[in-house]
Amino acid sequence: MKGLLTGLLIIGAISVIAQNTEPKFIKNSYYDGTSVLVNPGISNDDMVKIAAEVRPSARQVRWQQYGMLGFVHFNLNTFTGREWGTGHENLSIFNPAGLDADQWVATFKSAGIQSVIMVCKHHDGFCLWPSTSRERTIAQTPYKNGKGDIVREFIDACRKEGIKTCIYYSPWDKQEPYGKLEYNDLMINELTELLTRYGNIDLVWFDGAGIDPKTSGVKMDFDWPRIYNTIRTLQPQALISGAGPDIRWVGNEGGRGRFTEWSVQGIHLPEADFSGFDSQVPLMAANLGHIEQLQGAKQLAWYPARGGLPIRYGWFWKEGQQLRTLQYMVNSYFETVGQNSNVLVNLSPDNHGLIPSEDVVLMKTFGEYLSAMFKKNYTDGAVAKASSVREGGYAANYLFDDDLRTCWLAPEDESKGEILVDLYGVQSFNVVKLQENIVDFGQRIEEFEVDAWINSAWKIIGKGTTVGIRRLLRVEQTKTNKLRLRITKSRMSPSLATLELYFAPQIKEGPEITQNKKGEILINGNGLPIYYTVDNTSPFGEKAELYRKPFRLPVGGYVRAIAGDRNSGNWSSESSKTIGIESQPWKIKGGDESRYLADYDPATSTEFDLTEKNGGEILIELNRQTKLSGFSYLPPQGAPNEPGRVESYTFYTKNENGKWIEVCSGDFGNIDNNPIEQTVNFKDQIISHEIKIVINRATRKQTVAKVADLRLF
Ligand code: FUL
Repeated sequence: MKGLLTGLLIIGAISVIAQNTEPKFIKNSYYDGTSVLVNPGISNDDMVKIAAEVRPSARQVRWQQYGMLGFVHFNLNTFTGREWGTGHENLSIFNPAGLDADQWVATFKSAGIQSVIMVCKHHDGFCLWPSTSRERTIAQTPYKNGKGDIVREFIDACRKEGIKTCIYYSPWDKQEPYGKLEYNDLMINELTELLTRYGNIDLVWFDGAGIDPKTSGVKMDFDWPRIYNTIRTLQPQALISGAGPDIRWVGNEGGRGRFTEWSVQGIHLPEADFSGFDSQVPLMAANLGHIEQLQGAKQLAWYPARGGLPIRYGWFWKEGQQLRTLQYMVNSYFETVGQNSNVLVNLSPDNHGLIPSEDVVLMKTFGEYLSAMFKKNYTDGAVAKASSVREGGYAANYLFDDDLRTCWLAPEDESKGEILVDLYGVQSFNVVKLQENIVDFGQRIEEFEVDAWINSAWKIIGKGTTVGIRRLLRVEQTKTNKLRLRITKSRMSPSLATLELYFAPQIKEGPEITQNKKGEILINGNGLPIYYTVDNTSPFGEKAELYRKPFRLPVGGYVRAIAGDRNSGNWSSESSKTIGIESQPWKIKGGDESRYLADYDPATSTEFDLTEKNGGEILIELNRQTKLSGFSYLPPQGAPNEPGRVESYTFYTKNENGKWIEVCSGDFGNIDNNPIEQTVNFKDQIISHEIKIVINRATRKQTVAKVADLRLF
């Protein structure tokens, strides 16, 4: 009997069967939340019923409570300026003499981060620990004369500060024997090293990039059952993210989230097979998890989202790369952590092994911002009453007890509810925080509205959709002593565990620097006087000019600006922008609609048909001999799968004999997932009158390439 039971467990067939409409719970092999079988042809109403039965695993609840985590990208790419390495770099370039993992950890801590994921092996296959399974590891570099182990340095630094440690391991690998079955043995060996040498590992992160042969060019038959078993055996508590069963990618790499974010997802694999890899969840779909979108799935499982926010535009450090602004980071926090997702805030240590000082300042400022916002909860001392309550201890006052599992719950057959809150006196706030008791009741709320009692009447101050583990709804600044929360739509009867109110301080953003179609530079300081420089000196300094009207920089430059008042000393933060050489006088040939190629408008683009002879050529005649130190390419913006992004290019200049001379060539790694502007700096400055850029390849073997904007500088 025992043997039979174990057998049943292995094939994942435990089921609590009842009548047809009752949920049939199923057991997956590597995922241990509560999932439910979807009967073919199920009605939307029945789908609602079973969706309300899905529950997270204990690991997933732990994960969702983290909210914000850290991420650190540092390897050979830090020394080459690439986002994706080649696997052929000379290992002697890796010598971060000043590396200080304590400084990395202190920087994460200053932003309030308690758990960090370290990239131990990226797509290039280089191991930051001395692995016994391959040649290309830290042991072959000059770093500490081949005796270094940066995974250990980092984990030790985390442990000293009580920070949880997680590892990123790229399944895609540009080294031998990737593509052959024996790669599975190598992967098991390396994972075993990582999971047995360094104590407790909280999470294993499998990057999805390159697993698809369209990106990597190589088909690999991963032995996922063996891989997942290794993790579940060596570190049973560890979460598996990405190509794994516990956490899914939110669908972009720009720190954005969905306004409506469901943790209950439709899995298109049969009962036991959901392991996270090839779950066929359309990760980038806008309506992911909506009832109609769940139709056709074989089972419903708890599969929560995580976003990623590189605080520089790329993941790895690059000379001169711009930082995100504080406002961007705060918006990202609200869109992810505040919308039922987590976010990974990425730091990129530089080629000395240190987090650059401006990044340190930004993280500290971000941390201070969040602490200021969460310092005071304005529902302290409040009392609440619900329109109706399920029997059994679900009173509305549990919203204020800081416990996810004690909650208000609507009666069995009610999918709406109203909660009246008497605040402790008049309070002023602009953020409403809600949480559902996902542990016991899953995710149910679909729509809600918040009203405030103002001038003897109820006024709607905010509307939201999903809640899940967390909703941080920004509302106008409101002063009131009474609040009403109306849940207007829910998948079965809603639960609510938390209602808190906060005040998010206004951020004094730096002025906005833009370029119009004429190439003129405009600076907007929201009505305040603006001071700016164009030579990379500080806009607070003596040389800064007062901005009066749009201006031109025919040969380009670097604009830095602040807004505020010299007398009061009350300043905004600083903004900056690299300005390319003015494109107005250029003669551009190549592609369809070449007038869009350098029109300063990211929304329009020039298209190139790569199947045609010379179809990928861009020819630009400048109006005179010009000094050039690099160029930048802005790919079409939008979703990660947007077609037409350039993957590989060659840049030429015409010499005095009319011959094309190659200046440089290269590729843009990770441009599909993270379509940021790609900047290429030439090794040496050139002087040129005519240039040619050849688009060698678009991503995923597409035949069309697009250029939203091109800049020379
Ligand atoms: C992506 C990778 O390809 C990037 O290089 C980066 O590591 C990011 C976090 O995940 O899929």
